[in-house]
Amino acid sequence: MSNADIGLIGLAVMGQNLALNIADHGYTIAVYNRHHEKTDDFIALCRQREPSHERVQGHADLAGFVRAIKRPRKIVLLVKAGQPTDITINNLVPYLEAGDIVIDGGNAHWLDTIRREKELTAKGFHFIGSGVSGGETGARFGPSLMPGGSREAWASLEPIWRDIAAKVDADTGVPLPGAEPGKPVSGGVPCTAYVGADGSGHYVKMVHNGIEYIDMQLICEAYWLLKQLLDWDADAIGEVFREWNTGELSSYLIEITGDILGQRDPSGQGFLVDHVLDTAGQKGTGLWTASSALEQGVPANAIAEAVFARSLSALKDERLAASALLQGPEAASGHDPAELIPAIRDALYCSKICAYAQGFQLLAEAQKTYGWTLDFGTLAQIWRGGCIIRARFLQKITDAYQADPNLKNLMLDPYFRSSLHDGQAHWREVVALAVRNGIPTPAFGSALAYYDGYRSGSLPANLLQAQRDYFGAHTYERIDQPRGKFFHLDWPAADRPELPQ
Ligand code: NBP
Repeated sequence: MSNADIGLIGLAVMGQNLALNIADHGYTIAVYNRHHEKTDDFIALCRQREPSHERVQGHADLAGFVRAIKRPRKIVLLVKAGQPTDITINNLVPYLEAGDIVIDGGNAHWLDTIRREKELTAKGFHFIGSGVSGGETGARFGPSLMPGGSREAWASLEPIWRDIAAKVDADTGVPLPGAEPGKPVSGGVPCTAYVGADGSGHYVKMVHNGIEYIDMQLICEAYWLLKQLLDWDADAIGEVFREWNTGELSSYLIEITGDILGQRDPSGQGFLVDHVLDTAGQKGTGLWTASSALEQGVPANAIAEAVFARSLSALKDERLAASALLQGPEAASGHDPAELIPAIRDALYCSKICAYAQGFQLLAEAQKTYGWTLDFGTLAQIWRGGCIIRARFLQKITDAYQADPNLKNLMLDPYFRSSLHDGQAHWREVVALAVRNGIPTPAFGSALAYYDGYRSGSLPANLLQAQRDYFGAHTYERIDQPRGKFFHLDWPAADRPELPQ
């Protein structure tokens, strides 16, 4: 009998939690996993402890799973991104019927999503690529959901996606707390909205992850400066973050940083963070964001720096060896906390504005490249809850794009402009202090270079273009001639350097 409202394939961390979230909202859900032992274990666990367990149906075979879902079927995939997703779709297709909707909730590359949408549409099915943010807890109690695909398919999925998404207060934009197993949050504004066609949802999720990389890196640089320049213990620095979390910087990442820094080590000696090895991993969405920025010529240098910072951190053995060979200034502690802390706070806030400006510039370019129509104010709105980058600050971004939907760059919005003007003296001091003390702050520094570059009516690219014309006849435009009119100088041969033989 077909009585399931929706189906889900892939019962690892994300799939299990999203299935329970869906069941908690009153939907009957059929679930399937490649290795059916995982399905059996999950169903057994649900029976033991999940209030909504009667609405979760486990299936050992794919045909039975598909038959159990009401038509037009909605089938969510939460399997490993890449080839496993293609394999899963190929196995599923023979059982689908016209109008069925496949929803990929994995972290797919947007070009794969564009391809899959085309292939499934040609076969008479629908395909939605939906970003799902917020990790395990988000999936269980309310993620931020970023769906891309046909509007027709979205209309069918929308009620479920709105029900299971994180909710924020309609007036303040602050996430509504308090969901428990079997007791979802009621009311509030859901953190989901139609993003656009084909791969747009996954692209937006990827840029969200790229912003997450830089947000985290900026916080790490602030922590490192406080540690090096004040020589305080982790909990004292945690107190600074707890204080920052009451103001403009208020966000999930600042909040958890305060918690992390206050956590004592289970060994009983000092704080946990001081025992964690300083090498950071990555799964690839930051790299995709940076490489998409490079491909499209968008100057998202701070986002790219955040990816490189992780790569540099991974060179632990090389860094240890180099630390005995390469000299630099020793960081001097003993700075006045009353001056240093507000300065670092401003440097963090200004850099964060630049990082988001870069993320939104990337989205603006991508929509031209891929033919999407993105609503930036809405995107900031659906990131206010359920995802790692949720922050009070996002409401300001929504306000900025609502005031001017054609805003060229977030930094030009009056609120952000005045924040940058107010904070820049401190920001410059902090970057200079870091340089003088030999403390690496690539994200603070690159964000500041972006700000200074973007506000420069003139840059030394005049010389660069002349160099290109000199050695490669690449031509140049002149400031005293209309744009688009190109010149080439037959540079005096006598002045040319000898070419290597
Ligand atoms: P994983 O990314 O670890 O994937 C495990 C699932 O993929 C299992 O159900 C596994 O089945 C299935 N699978 C694999 Br692996 N190869 C398969 C194949 N060839 N055919 C069919 N199924 C296959 O799980 P996850 O961490 O829950 O993430 C699920 C998706 O959500 C991923 O795309 C991930 O990038 C994305 N995501 C994850 C997070 C997070 O915080 N973890 C956050 C946001 C998005 P098996 O049990 O039979 O091996």
